[in-house]
Amino acid sequence: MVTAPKPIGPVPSLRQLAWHAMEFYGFIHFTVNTFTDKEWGYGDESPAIFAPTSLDAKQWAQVAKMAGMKGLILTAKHHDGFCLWPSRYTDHCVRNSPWKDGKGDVVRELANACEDVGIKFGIYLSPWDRHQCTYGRREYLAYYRWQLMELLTQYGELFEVWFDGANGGDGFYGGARETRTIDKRSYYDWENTWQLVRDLQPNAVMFSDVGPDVRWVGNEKGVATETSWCMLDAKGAGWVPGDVNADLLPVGHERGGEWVPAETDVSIRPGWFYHASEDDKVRTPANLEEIYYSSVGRNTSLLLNLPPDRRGLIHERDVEALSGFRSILDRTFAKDLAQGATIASLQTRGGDEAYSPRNLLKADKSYFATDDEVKSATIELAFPRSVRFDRILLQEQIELGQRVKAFRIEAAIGGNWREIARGTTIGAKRIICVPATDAERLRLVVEDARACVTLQRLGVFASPAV
Ligand code: FUL
Repeated sequence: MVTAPKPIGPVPSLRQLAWHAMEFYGFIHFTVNTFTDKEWGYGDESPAIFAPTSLDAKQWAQVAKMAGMKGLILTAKHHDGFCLWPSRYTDHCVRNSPWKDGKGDVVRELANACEDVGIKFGIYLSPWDRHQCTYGRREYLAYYRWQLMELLTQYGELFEVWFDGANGGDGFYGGARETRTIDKRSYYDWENTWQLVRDLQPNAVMFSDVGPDVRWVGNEKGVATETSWCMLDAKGAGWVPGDVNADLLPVGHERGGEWVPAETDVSIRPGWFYHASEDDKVRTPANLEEIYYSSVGRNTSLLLNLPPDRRGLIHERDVEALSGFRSILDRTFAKDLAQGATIASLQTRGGDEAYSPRNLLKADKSYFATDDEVKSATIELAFPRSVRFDRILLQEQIELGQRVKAFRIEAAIGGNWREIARGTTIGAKRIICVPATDAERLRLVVEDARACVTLQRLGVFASPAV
């Protein structure tokens, strides 16, 4: 009887596994800024300016679903402090806006719309609040937590709670109009805020620069690093939310004691909020495709921002770009060329069928594994006839921890083996883009791993360009 490999290092929690499976979801940045044409509101905006003419949260959810997103995260409150729901704890909210005569609730509308179309819902609640007079003092923490509790209890199940790292600076602060700085290491007492989320939404993952569940990718350009570990040692590095080394953060820590995978957040336009002047700067389908490969293809999730306009709709140009992007991905992944191939490896664990490389071609939970002392593996695919491809998909069995440190891919072209790609980490998902290649055989060579090799999937695809 061949025993299963033991997990190594930290492994994902169930809520993180569900999050890994989502892969791609959206951000909705919408507030008074949409009407003032700003990115950061000062905090003195009148609720009277929040007046979308035909807000339709169902359209946002439908567009997201069409694009292939599995959820949406809404800025319930951005740095300006205006609340998109009628909060009991402030008048600075939709209750005092002309929209729906003050009887509307954007959070509720989007929560319902997501449920209707069958995607998940999450919230962003800015810790920095440039409106609130108590910001910077201890009392503000209570205000922040009461608001968080409203959001955690009134809108059904949340898949993610997003804690922004931008903190402190000048603002309205109830009329004080001054600069307030906070100590990022102590002011927010994050441990106790995070506990509220654990207690009230046990299935939600929490994002901040350093987790606890999901970390930042270190930039807002849509690009993860080639080497990307799910593990992190934030304490050892001295990092806290709002204070990290953004160059090192995306790489993670090979020996980190916690599972805190990265999320790549990026906007479909230059800004996070809608500006009519950016209508001709919407990312193209080809650019969105690149972002998909440099985020999802590098062991991170993709959080793509779609900013509704002053009507309260996602603009036609953005919808068009998303549909072009979706069609490229659908055409790419419709057919896995590895499915028709035979697959073999000399390193199958215990020579046992249960850990056969054939598992790499199945969509189920089965996986390929090597013997405990074997930290490398060669897996060879033989196609019935030469195939043309330009995308190779790899997945590790992350339930057992992230292991692979170095790999290469070789293709047999006219009987001659040639190295076509080389990489470091794999993780939950790695997609390698190569120039169009015709080959009759393909090899994945895992050169080094932290422990025996455990892989979930190997797929071979051709993009429409091919
Ligand atoms: C940043 C914020 O300052 C931006 O306005 C935006 O919300 C982005 C997602 O996070 O820290």
